[in-house]
Amino acid sequence: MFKPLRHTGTAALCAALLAISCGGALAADLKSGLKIAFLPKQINNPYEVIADDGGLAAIKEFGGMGKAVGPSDAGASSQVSYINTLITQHQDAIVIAANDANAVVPYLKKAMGQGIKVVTFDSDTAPEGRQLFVNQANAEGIGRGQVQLVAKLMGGEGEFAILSATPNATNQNTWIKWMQDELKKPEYSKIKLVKIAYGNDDDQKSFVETQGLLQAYPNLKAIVAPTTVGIAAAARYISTSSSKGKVAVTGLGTPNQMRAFVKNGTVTAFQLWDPAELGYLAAYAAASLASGKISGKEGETFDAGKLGKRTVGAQGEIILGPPTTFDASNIDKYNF
Ligand code: RAM
Repeated sequence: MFKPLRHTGTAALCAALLAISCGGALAADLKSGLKIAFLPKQINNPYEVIADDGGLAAIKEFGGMGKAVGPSDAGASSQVSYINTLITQHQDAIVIAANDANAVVPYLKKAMGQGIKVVTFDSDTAPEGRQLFVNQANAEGIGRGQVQLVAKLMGGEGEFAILSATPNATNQNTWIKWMQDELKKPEYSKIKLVKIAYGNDDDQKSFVETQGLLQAYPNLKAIVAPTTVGIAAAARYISTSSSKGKVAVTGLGTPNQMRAFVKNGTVTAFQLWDPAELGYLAAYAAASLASGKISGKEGETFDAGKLGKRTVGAQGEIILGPPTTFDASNIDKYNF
């Protein structure tokens, strides 16, 4: 089977010299030569590429051997064969953005049973599937923040739809749950969520779903896509349609993918965090586990290189930080 692969440079020599040349005291605390594999939702999703590259940069920093492998689609079971291969390769840690909360759990349990450390990042599994979850931001904050933003863009009233990723994506589903909770507040009584559509983090499907939403709901005032693939596809569709300027597009996107749509007036504001920092933090968390520095218990702390000291929260969750809102005033300050 064809398995796309991205590698860091070999860092063995660096590992041997790490206290002198590769980052000093912190790196010296971690085992050298750790084999750490990133397994994103999809290998070619631009968001996941940035996150994986952040992880690979961290692995290089502490003298490990990193790689990123993964499927080209975000289907529930698409990662299973990759996990099995990583087990036979005796990786020290697997860092996975899970496409389904449960489908991968038996395989990740098998990995952990063989001493491989498992860290989820971006999209979690059920807690028994991993030792740590590195979350981009507080899920409740992301969900409520998305509603607060769209309500502002809609002028406090009207119909909106959500264009999500896959129906089984743990991260999007958790954010949507918090969005629905936020919508119960009296200040949103004039706002109606009319539909949750799924573009499966596939550009073409997301594009067609956008078209379908506009046709089915002629009074639609906004589309919220809490996925970088979905928001870019929705903005592209709307930018050349008669809905431009009438239907707001917002959600979670990368500044580089959204810049043109902000500049041409299709998009006013959207949110995200730095995916590279997410990958970087996940790599340090995985290496800290694999070095025996932490075990995943609440309250444990570890050093995360340039991100400083981090703490393991309840249920093994580690949070990167709050999202940023991007608009015409600040988008050019960001390059990812
Ligand atoms: C897409 C993926 C990813 C999510 C971002 C915001 O790239 O669904 O999991 O975190 O959007």
